[in-house]
Amino acid sequence: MAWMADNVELRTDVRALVPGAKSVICVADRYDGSPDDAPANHGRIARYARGRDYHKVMKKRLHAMCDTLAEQWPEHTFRACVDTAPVLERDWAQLAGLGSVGKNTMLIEPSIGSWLLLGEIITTLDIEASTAAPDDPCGTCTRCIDACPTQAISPWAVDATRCVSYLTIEHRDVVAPSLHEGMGTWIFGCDVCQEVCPHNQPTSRTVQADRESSAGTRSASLPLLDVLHWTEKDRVAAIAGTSATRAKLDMWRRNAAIALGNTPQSPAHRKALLAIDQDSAQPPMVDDAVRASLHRQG
Ligand code: B12
Ligand code: SF4
Ligand code: SF4
Repeated sequence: MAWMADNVELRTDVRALVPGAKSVICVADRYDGSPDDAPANHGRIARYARGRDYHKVMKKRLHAMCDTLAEQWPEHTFRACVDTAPVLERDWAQLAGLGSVGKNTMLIEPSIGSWLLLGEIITTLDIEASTAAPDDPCGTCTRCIDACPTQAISPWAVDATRCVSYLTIEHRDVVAPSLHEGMGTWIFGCDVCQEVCPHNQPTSRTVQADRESSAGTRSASLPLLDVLHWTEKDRVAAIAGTSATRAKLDMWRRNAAIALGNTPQSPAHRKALLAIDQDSAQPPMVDDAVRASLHRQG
């Protein structure tokens, strides 16, 4: 994530992004946070990435909103962002009163929790500000810190280099073997620090919202042996149209190999891992993960 170090001035002042910006309109879209687990021998996909790509779903709606606003205020600029611009989205959302940042660094809306994706419209229009949400939705709770499988969370900060979300989605290299066990069967993202959060326990309001999630659900999990043997064509067929396309083929195969090392041993798994181990043409990140999984399984 070297790009995080770029554009610091844009990240800290939206006026560098949209000259003359006076206001930020913040939106949050809730996705399905229903409790679930993967079937045996499957790898899990984080909930936010299971449906249609939220960048597209939310951007389309925000662009429509920008067009409507521009009709009324043609002299003003309206720029839509969803996760793509260098903007501190959670800070803005908290300042806009949408919710408060918890110890796991997620923005939590007090009555519906943190299964939310954030977006903004940055504008030169001067809009009266809403009241910022209060700090600290957590009190003495430490559930997310205790449950994080790689000990990535210290209050209000996530060490991305340990976070399973980073390791499975962003890290394009060999994963340090000391982190493999903590990755469990997650093959794209991780939801543990949200699953355990008291703000995310199902209520009648959230169960209703789950049914109405705008992006829908495609794959919540995938068979690990299939992913281990994927070609580029298989990858596209399985996840096209979702934000899970961010991880490249070798990363998916690496993640599946690591997850196989964390599932109960079976002759089929062992055979598949050994076959890859003996194939000298495998990319290092896959080869390394396969060897570590065979080692972990004795
Ligand atoms: C880089 C990034 C990551 C990285 C690093 C995460 C991180 N903690 O920084 C990785 C790959 C690990 C990641 C993982 C995930 N991400 Co992400 N990610 C981003 C991205 C692109 C930038 C975040 C950023 O700027 N981080 C840098 C630090 C400085 O910012 P920050 O963590 O937001 O820190 C602020 C607060 O923590 C607060 N703060 C810090 N200390 C304190 C102390 C107190 C007392 C208080 C009150 C506040 C506070 O101030 C900080 C500075 O503004 C944003 C999109 C965006 N443009 O904002 C999405 C975003 C944060 N991610 C999102 C999601 C959904 C996830 C995952 C849940 C995906 C998944 N299921 O696998 C995980 C969650 C992991 C976690 N617990 O954070 C959503 C979060 C929605 C929400 N409800 O909050 C965002 C906003 C994308 C979006 N448009 O919806 N992500
Ligand atoms: S997403 Fe997973 S690994 Fe990352 S901080 Fe949350 S629980 Fe820890
Ligand atoms: S699990 Fe507890 S400490 Fe973590 S974000 Fe939720 S309320 Fe805060």
